[in-house]
Amino acid sequence: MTTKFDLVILNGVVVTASDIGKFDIGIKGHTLTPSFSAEEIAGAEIVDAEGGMVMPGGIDGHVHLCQDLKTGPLGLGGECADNFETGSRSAVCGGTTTIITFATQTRADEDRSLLKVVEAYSARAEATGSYIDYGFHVIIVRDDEDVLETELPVLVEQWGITSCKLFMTYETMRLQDYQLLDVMLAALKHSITTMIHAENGEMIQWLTEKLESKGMMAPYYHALSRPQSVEGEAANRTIVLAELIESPILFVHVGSSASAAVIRAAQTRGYPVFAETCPQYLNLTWEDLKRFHSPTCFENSKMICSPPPGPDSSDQDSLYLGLHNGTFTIFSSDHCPFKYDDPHGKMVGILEHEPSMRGPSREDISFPELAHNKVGSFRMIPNGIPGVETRLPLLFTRGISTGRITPQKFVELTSTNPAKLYGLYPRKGAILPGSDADIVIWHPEGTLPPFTLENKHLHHNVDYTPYEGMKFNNWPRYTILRGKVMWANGVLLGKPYDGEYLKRGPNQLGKGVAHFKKDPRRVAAWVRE
Ligand code: DUC
Ligand code: ZN
Ligand code: ZN
Repeated sequence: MTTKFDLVILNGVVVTASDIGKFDIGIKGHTLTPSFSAEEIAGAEIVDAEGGMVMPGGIDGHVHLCQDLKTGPLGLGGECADNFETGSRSAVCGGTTTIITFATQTRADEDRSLLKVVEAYSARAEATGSYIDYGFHVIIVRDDEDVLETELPVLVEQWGITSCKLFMTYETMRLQDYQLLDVMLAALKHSITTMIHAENGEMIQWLTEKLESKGMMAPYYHALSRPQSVEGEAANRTIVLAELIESPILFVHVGSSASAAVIRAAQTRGYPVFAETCPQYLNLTWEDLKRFHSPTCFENSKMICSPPPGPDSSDQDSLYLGLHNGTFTIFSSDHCPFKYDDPHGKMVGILEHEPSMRGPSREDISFPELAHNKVGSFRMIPNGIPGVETRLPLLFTRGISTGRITPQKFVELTSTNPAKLYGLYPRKGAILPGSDADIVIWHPEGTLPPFTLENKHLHHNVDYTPYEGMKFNNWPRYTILRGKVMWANGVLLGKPYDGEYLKRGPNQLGKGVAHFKKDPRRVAAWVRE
């Protein structure tokens, strides 16, 4: 007998970016149908949500997998611990059904072609397969006019890649203002969204050298090399540059209230500025950089990411407010996985002849000697932490359950807005007729006893989690990808090749707003012609 539906989800509290209510959902093939009669469900597989929240599957627009990070001592350093199989496995067990990862150009001449870079990353994804759907952003680290002119249109048309990330820091990746303008304008012409890593690289370099000259090189000092103004200045400069050519701009991994305030001010003026924040900025502080053994212990390198989280919870309060009031468009993980106990992971930051840095204390180390040989500095520690699996449960526990954000806002930030911003809506990020049947179902309130997270609960290929020991009160009970139940009651049912590559369209959240005044004294409109 042919059934009307393959799968139905009963008794759920369905949450979308705008609404919340009790509905059942029918799925035929890969797509959704939101209403049907009792007879129509005969023969279908049934998932009983038992009153739990049912949401569109999570979309994580910021994930690093299989990425070449070994761009030299002044780049990100280290080796990415997760490939497409392990990273997407971790994602699906945490309620995420779509990831967008990075294909990165390097300054090496053989990496000049963005098309070749994308082909290489695509081969990496195909080599292992992905449990969930995936797409690419490109990272552009040079401003070769011929490449931008000839290859950006091909990226958009053939690959459906409609976003690029640019860096203002890291010696091997950063673009100067002149180059930023070049690339941002080229991207704008092809409706490619420019994502920006906004930190002032020269301030960081200067502060790093000052810290090193005083022997302050332990992981903790990474945070001191990046005070709020490092992010705030770069955010402000980016907005000035973007306004010059009337380009929308998307700030990724915003970690400070200084940066959030600059972004908010531009949005209030009507400027099309989008912003992302991440779990580390809502859940970690400088205290976590002293968490292990002693403030100078190398194990604190587990917490190093850039930008760093703020000194205390006051920044977290501002960032939660930014989630609530719309300053932040999306909430992503910035999953950038490095193993700790691995010569290609965080240990890259250690002098090989300084085994004592692995111990509980560095008190016995001669700082002048380390200062002389800068290899032992925090500057060598790969920047990034894992979090693709914990992204949604952390925000559920500390955002929804505390009442800081509504369930609808949660869906907007973690699924619907990423889908719109990255040109995937309404195929993704929605519970609508015809949308992909990507669904996350939570445990009914109060039925999952609060538990303490341990790394062994997670499915990534990293030997630690920054959220070890934190209490969670909910976790995705089911994750469904295009109608297939991938994760159910703690059991992984999906397979590595269940995921498909996604071609994306342009940003659907708007290129600008009507009341943004074009001022001929400020805006070089002719430049775009
Ligand atoms: N930027 C990222 O996007 N991820 C990790 C580190 C960094 O600098
Ligand atoms: Zn970055
Ligand atoms: Zn990142």
